[in-house]
Amino acid sequence: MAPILVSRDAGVLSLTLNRPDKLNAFNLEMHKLLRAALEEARDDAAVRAVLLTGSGRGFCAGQDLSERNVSAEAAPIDLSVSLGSNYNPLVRRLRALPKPVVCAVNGVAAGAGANIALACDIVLAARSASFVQSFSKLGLVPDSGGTYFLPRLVGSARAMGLALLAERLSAEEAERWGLIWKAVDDARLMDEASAIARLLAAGPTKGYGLVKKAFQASAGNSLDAQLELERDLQREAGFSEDYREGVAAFMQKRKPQYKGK
Ligand code: LHQ
Repeated sequence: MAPILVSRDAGVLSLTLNRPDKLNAFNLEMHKLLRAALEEARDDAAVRAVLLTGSGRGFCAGQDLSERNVSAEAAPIDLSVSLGSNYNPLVRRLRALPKPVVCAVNGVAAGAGANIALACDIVLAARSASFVQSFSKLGLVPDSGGTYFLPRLVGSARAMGLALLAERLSAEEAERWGLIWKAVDDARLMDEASAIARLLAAGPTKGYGLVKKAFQASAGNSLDAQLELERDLQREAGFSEDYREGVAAFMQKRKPQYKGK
């Protein structure tokens, strides 16, 4: 069974984490295939949005804990190798992709699985799904961007509670806290997530990529620096074909036909 399922429809590249017996926990093969799929998404102009989800009852349980021997007798393992070669590049790839990434969290998202969801641009979750920063149960630190995303999304008090207590946060609470975009009925999750991904795939892709850039830079910028960046990004957006099309469509009172250029 392929650990990542890839399909395409209407400009959307759908990626499904597919190790359902292990709640789609990451092993090396899954990292490798996801990397290849995201490179395809980056390089192929026909792909204008990505939809990430999981198969079965979980979204992703983080690292596959059975992949390495951590017994008392075994030699200690340097976890920085796995982060440096797999998880960190994955988070960077999702963030740097100049196209929107929609995440449909279909079930529990734990450890790195939760934070990979948070690295996506629009996160929807099924009402029965949950988020858990399970790292501290193993004596570990939230990784895959957890210590970056969590305090920025929900504030340090809630971020610290989630990290230290490792309690499950329901999808509805995650929405109330501002951790995700929306919690939706389980039966509606894939329809709603696909509709958003398709809408984005038919949109001004170049502009969306610049929006991602602007928001990502904002976390570390002063207002002055951000205003300068907005000026530069708007300059770039204003040179796009889609901007011309957007204005023309508005003036002519018709639906814009964006090409993503
Ligand atoms: C699993 C896993 C799993 C293997 C469920 N591995 N089998 C990065 C770099 C390097 C190293 C270290 O870490 C990291 C980042 C990380 O992600 S660290 C955090 C790793 N993840 C976890 O600690 C989560 C472990 N899983 C759980 O706590 C629970 O399974 C959750 C809360 C996700 C779901 O609980 P339940 O709904 O009660 O399901 P379950 O526990 O019964 O799991 C179902 C099956 O999936 C079960 O297998 P079995 O054969 O008994 O049916 C689990 O063993 C397997 N599974 N997570 N991470």
